[in-house]
Amino acid sequence: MSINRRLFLQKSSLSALFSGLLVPSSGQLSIDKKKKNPNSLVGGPVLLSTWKQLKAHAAATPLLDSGASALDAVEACARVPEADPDDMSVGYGGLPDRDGRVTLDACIMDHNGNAGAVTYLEHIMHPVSVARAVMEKTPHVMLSGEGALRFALESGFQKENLLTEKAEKAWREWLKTAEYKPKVNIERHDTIGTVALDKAGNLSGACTTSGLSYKMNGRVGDSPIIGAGLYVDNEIGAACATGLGELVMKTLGAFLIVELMRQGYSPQAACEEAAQRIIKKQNYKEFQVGFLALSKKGEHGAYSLQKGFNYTLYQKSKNQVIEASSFLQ
Ligand code: SD4
Repeated sequence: MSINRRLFLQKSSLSALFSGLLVPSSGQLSIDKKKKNPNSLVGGPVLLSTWKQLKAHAAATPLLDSGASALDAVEACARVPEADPDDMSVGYGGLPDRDGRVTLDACIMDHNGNAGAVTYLEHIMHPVSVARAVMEKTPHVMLSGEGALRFALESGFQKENLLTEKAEKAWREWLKTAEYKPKVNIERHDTIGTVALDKAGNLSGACTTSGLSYKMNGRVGDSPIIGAGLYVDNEIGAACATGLGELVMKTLGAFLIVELMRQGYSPQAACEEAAQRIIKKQNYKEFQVGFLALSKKGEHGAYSLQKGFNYTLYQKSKNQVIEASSFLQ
């Protein structure tokens, strides 16, 4: 075993996560399938995004109002935090992995069930747009690492240095202890998952992130995984996730939420049930996961494992941050 790996296992609280600790069944709730989110309304257009994304919504919601597709809206929305050097969990300015490399994950899905994704993409500021190009211009769904970068450059994207001075300074500070311990709501939670319902009644979604800060080199999270960080089924609804990707990937959270909605769960109940799936098998107490769901009718749901999850909703011509998302513990 290499020294780095040994160090990681010694220092990481993730080793507890992977040890399969069970949560007592008393922690599980039975859910009213019709449960409503108090902020949920009916009717589009709607844009729904993880965390405080008023700037991103300001760029994207005029598109929805002018009749643009949900696909164009979610891409425009995701591009805002990607280009923002102060958003340290997405794109430019994102915190690097433990080797000092900014590696990005993103995906996008449209109302026809088409999907595109990139993982471990370096040097490109807008992975969501590369994901869209993968969807529209290649026979594949996902490109990774070197191949994703080569495709991006061939498609006309610029190669850039994404490690800002601020992010590099934070990484160098982290190196002093090199202790890897994801913290609830402190894990630079501005990763954006965004889902939209357009004027034509179509749904799309996107998700983009620099992943967990100081992750192992090569680590890929839930955000670019279709069905985990994002899922869209234009007949039913759309869902996205944020938080500790390892928990979301093992339960395929976004796909699960959409399938529960297909079975008659409200968006709110579906998010709560997806959280229950996580706590059944995983040690969740120290970690955050937040889910958002949007139905074909424009109703939404939101739920997280821990206090502190918030989200941004555009509906009835109004953008607002909803602070008081309900949570499990
Ligand atoms: C990941 N889900 O890479 C992402 C991180 C995230 O807010 O959402 N942070 O696991």
